[in-house]
Amino acid sequence: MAEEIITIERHILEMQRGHPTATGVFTNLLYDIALAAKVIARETTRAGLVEILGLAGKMNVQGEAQMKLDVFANQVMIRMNSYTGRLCVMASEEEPEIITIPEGYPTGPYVLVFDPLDGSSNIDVNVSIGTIFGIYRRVSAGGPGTVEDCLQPGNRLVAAGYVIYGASTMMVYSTGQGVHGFTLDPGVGEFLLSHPNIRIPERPKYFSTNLGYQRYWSPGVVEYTRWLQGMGDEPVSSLSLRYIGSLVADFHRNLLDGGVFYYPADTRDPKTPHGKLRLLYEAAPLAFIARNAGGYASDGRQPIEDIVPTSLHQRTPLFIGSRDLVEKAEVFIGRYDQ
Ligand code: P6P
Repeated sequence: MAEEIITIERHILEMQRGHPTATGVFTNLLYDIALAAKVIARETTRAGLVEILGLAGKMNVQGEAQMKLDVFANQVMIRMNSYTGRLCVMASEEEPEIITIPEGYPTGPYVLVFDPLDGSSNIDVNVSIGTIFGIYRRVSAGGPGTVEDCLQPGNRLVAAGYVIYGASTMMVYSTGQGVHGFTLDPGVGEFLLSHPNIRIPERPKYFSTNLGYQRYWSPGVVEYTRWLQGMGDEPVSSLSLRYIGSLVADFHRNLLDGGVFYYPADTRDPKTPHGKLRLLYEAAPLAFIARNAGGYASDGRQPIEDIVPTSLHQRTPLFIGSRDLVEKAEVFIGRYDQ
């Protein structure tokens, strides 16, 4: 019996049927993001061919040299979502301030936060990169959205997802009713359901972290890392180390195969005492996905989804993946760190 062919559009529509009061705005917003992903996927695939590589000569708000592809991805996400009347405000890793809806265009009930192309430093070496997004309902009364609409904790997300541009392009999303993966068929330009109801496997296979920075970690994280390698007093089942240095790729592997990814706080750079990754548009959306797949995400002491952001680009330590491995990180940090 041939597998049923389900496009992401049909899947989103069927998910909406679970919400009789749905007006279709939310459904159409997810469609728009899937379309933006197809446009970005086309460019990332051609990146090496159309000389789009190389620095755009601009610096982004993070003070990092911007690759042209992340400028392009940022523009696609903004242009795809500015005129539809579904959003009241957006926030992007590439923009210092909130992105308001242009004058003369309607505002809607939702808020979109995103990292348009995470891991863009990996483009030149053909390592998988990704787009991460989260969707909130607005909290402000009406009119143009505000920064408060963006500064919501992950436990207020109504949907989240990511796109991984790799050997194949996949889009993974959740609206709180399971986590579902779609693979892009570039021939027809459709995301087809390939991974229904993703659940993180009970038995983990990997741990993912940059051991090159171990000397900058707290004692609790160092002991946790020893435990993961079976060198502690209570050895864990043997795990392999896999780390590609691209958050979406590292997260995706642990989601499908079981494992833990962590980017802890480190003392290397006084500017980033809380680690490198961003709370609003990296850690929180992936935490939503992990929890809906049976996993968990923590900053080492509390659930990522409980942290209320105080600024758009604030960073957080991140431990994410198989629940028992992440909870163990909290145990070691609680035991060894003040
Ligand atoms: P490091 C990519 O630059 C990124 O923002 C994430 O995608 C990735 O997880 C992390 O940084 C890798 O950082 O310090 O290990 O190179």
